[in-house]
Amino acid sequence: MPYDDEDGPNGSVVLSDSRTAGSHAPMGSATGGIVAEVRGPLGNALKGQVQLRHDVAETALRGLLAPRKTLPPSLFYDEEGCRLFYEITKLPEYYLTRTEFRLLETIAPAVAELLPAGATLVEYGASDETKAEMLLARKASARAPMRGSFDALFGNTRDEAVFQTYIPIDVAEPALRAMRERLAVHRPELSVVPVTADFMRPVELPKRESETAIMGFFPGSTIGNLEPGPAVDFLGRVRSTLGNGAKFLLGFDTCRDPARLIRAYDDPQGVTAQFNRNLLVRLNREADATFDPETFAHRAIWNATESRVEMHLVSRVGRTVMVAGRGVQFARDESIHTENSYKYTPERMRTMITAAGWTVSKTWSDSNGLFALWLLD
Ligand code: AVI
Repeated sequence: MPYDDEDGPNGSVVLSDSRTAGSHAPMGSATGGIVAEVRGPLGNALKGQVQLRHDVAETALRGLLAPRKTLPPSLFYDEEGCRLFYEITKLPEYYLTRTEFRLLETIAPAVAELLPAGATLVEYGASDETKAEMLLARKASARAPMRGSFDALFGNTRDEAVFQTYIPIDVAEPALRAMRERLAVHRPELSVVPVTADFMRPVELPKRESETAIMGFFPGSTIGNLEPGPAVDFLGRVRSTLGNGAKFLLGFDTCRDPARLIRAYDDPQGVTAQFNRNLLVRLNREADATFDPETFAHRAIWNATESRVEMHLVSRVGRTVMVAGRGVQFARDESIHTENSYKYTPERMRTMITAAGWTVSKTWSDSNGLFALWLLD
């Protein structure tokens, strides 16, 4: 079946909804040489330009002077990188965003059923509210288990939103501010309390007056851009931040079909190639580098052993490139490893989740087994 025909706009998403996950199958910390961090379009503008240039140059040199050259994916997300990533999410070949979106649309009522009115939603890496909207729009059901409440006892149905508070966490303060302004218009009853923070470090949540429940949300398969060890650490940190009794809705990519993956990460339009090369454009601008981006080939590789798509920039010629006053030697065909995007089997994801102290409570996936949304307790 062609990739762009399935799950068509009006097509149904056949869900596999199971309590036993095994039954089916967009930071700043080092993740094994690859740094995973999603920065919004304007987030870096918060830092002083001098500090910013220094950070970028230092980070880039650390990776480029290593025996196997790497650049952290955090560097993708300057303003142009964010724009290109947005273009990627609209490509027919990039199945992740639309598959997750449809899945989320379908499962949102079931998720809402499990929460009482007056809950808090905490989104990690929230550069916009599009996905959270699916959850924020839900009204509370009387069946939601709010212990001891009058409604739970007497079964009243209320016209109250499930979530009374939304805490989007991102490094991009302007994006968070814009989101709060939009939501103030569309959802005036919702309390929006953005937190500007790098979620790869411990995050302190703002004090809340009262809340009936709390749920974390990490969509987009951003977890796939973390190395497995740091991903477990991240899940553990989220658990301690949200506290006992919290829920966590996690979205991750489960596709392991090499042909489909390569199309998604090396699209014929060349948008992903441009996204990848934009790293070098950024280094020329912000780290006084002398890259000729067009002479670096974009490569997407399926690494079956590690179960990840790797992105590389391969130098077509031998040369020396200057970066922040240092010479960086490239042999012909030498690569800079720019991103890992892990694709998880349910078994491996369950192991990671369990290691982080969570329990898998509900699992959903699309009919083609491309993407999963799991609810953790
Ligand atoms: C943000 N992240 C989940 C994307 C991914 O699929 O790993 C980034 C991306 N890289 C290339 N295309 C999209």
